[in-house]
Amino acid sequence: MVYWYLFRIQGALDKKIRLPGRIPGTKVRIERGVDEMIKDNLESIQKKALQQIREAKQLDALNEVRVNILGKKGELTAVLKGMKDVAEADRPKVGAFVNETRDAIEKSLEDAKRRLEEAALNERLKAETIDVTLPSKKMGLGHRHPNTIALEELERIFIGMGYGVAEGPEVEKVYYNFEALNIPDGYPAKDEQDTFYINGDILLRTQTSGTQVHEMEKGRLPIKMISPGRVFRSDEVDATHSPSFHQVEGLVIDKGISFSDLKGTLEVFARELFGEDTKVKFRPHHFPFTEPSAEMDVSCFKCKGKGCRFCKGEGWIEILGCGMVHPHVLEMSGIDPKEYTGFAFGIGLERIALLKYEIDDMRLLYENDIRFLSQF
Ligand code: 2NL
Repeated sequence: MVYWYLFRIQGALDKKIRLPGRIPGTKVRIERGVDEMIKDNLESIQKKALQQIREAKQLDALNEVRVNILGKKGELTAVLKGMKDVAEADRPKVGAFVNETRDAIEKSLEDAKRRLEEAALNERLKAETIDVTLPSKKMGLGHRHPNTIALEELERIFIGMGYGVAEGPEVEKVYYNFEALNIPDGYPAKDEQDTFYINGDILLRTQTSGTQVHEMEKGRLPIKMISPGRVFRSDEVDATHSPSFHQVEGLVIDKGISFSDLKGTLEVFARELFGEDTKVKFRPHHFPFTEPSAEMDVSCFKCKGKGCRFCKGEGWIEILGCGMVHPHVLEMSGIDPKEYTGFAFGIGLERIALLKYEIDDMRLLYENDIRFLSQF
C-alpha cells in the first residue's frame, strides 16, 4: 500500500521533471525536493572539481580538469543540458545553483591558472638567472694584418703631407696598365708569362698606376695622390715573391715640380717610417714611365749602415722605385708637359711590412695564422 502510494508520487514527479539516470521508485529521491537533489549533485561536482584543481600541478593537468567539468562532455555541462527537463517553476532556483557552481569552478580554475603560470615563470627566471659577477670567457680578438698596419702608417705619412688617397679597379684595361704608361710592346712585364690576362683588352693590374692615369685624364690639376691596392704578377712563389701583393704608388703633378721635390718628399717619408736618423740614397734606374728614374735605398735601421745580416752586409736597403713622370705619359692623358711636370713613385707594401716587422718570409703574410699575426 505504502509502496503503491510512493509509486504514485513518483509518477507525478516523473511528469514534472525527468533527470538522466533517475531510478523510479527510490525512496531517497522522492523524500527530498528535486532542486535539493540537483544542489547536492552540483555540490559534489564542485567539491570534486576544487579538489582536482588544487591537485593539478601543471597547466595541462589543470586544463584536463577544466575539460572534464566544463567541456562539451563535461559533468557540469551535462547538468546544464538537463536544465531543459527541469520544471519551469524550479528553473530559476536550479539555474542559480548551476551558475553559482560554474562561477565558483571557473574562478578557482582562473586562480589556479594564474598561480601555475606565475610558478612556471618564477621557475624559468630562476633557471635563467645570470650571475654577472662570474668571470667571462676570454674571446680571442682578431688582429690587424702587418700589411694593414704598414698601409695605415704609409697613408698617415702621406695624408700628413697633403696627399689624397684613391683606390681603383683590380681588373683593368690593358691600355691603363701598360700603353698609357709608355710601356712598349715586347716589354718583359707585358708578357703573358708575367701578367694575368682576362682577354686581349683586359687584365689583372700589375701595378696601381692605372688609378693614377684615370685621375690624370680627369684634367683636374694639380694632382697629389697615393693609390694603394692589390696587384697581380704571374711570378714564381718564394720567400720574396707572390702572384698577388700590394703596392702604394704616388703621383704629384703641378707647375714647376722638379727632381728635388721628389727627393725631399721621399726623404721625409723614409725618416717618418724608419726613424729620424735614416739616410736615403738614390741610384739611377730605368722605368718606361719615368725619366729620369731612380731607386731609393734607406740606411739599414738595424745596424745604422754598418752592415749586418739584415741588409746583407750592404748597410743599405732598397725600398722603392721613383722618377719624373715621362712627358709622353703626361701627354697621353691630356696634360701639357711644357706646362706641367711631376714625379711618381711605387712602393711594395709587403716589402715594407717584412722590413719593418722583421719577417723573413713573405708567405707568412698570406697564411693568416693568428699566432703569427698577433705578434705585430
Ligand atoms: C717600381 C716602382 C714606380 C711609378 C711607379 C708611375 C705612375 C704614373 C706615371 C709614372 Cl701614373 N709613374 N708610377 C713610377 C716609378 C716607379 O714603381 O718598382 N715599379 C716596377
